[in-house]
Amino acid sequence: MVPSALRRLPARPLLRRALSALTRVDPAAVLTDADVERFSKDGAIVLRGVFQPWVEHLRAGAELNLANPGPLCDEHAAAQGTSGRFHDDQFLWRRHELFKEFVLHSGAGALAAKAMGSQTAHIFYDQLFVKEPGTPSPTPWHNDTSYWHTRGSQICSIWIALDPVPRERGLSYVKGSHRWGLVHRITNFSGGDHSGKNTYSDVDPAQLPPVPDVDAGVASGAYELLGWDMQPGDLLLFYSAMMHGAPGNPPNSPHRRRGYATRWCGDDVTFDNRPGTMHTGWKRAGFDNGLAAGAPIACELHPNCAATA
Ligand SMILES: O=C(O)CCC(=O)C(=O)O
Repeated sequence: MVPSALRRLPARPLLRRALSALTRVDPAAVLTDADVERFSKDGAIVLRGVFQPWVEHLRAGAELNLANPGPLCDEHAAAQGTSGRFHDDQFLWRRHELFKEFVLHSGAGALAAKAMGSQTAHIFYDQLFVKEPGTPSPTPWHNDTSYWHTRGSQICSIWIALDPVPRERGLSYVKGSHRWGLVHRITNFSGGDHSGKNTYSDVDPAQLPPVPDVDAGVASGAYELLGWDMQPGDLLLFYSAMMHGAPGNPPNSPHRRRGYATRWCGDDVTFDNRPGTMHTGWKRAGFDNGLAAGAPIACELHPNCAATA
């Protein structure tokens, strides 16, 4: 049976026209100087309703991807042998016209650039997370910097809620952790050091510090958590160095938990060719940036979207 969201998805030329009619987000209208200051100080903020007009389209795209995942897709609950579904896929914008429109023309890049004080916002990749009700799999505490083959401070994500997400089921952040300068030992969200597609085993984990015990830090008062109730179209803006995690989606949840994230690199970001990052799996799946170690991140795989009309 065709999901109703797909039945609502227009054919390709119509889709283009429908999407280009959506207003491009104007950062000056949705991000105040006070927001930028708080983003710099705390490392994560919420903005309300910014991509509300996109929600139905992004939901339809999510259904397409759930039915036809890409080469880097992980199904974490299945890999862990636990119930429910925790779908995690990357580079949707390279395979689906809808997500390409969003990345290139929604204004998300311009928003990220303004937030980071950067002239440019290069799309690093996009990612879909779906936790169906009855999925106990948590999103483990981590920072994204540890997974990514990037160096620099102007690296952030925009995570858009496609369903209502109460704070207790959403992402939480350790306030100010973007200033820790931490590159930690990493695991695939399925639990091991690789998933077959996303491999991190090309580095000796003993060389890296473990993820700090966030729950103990919160209990002792050393860490303060940030988190928000979200409605569809609200977004989380956070630096890649922010320590974050989320619980599962329990069986009694009235909502799915679909989130669409875009990852953005600013002016100071270069390619860090160190082992143990996502670069290994990406290359294998055909997402090689072709850059020399230390080169600016600008390339065909990571175009600048800060000013795309
Ligand atoms: O949505 C999730 O559970 C994971 C999100 C996440 O870790 C991220 O966007 O960096």
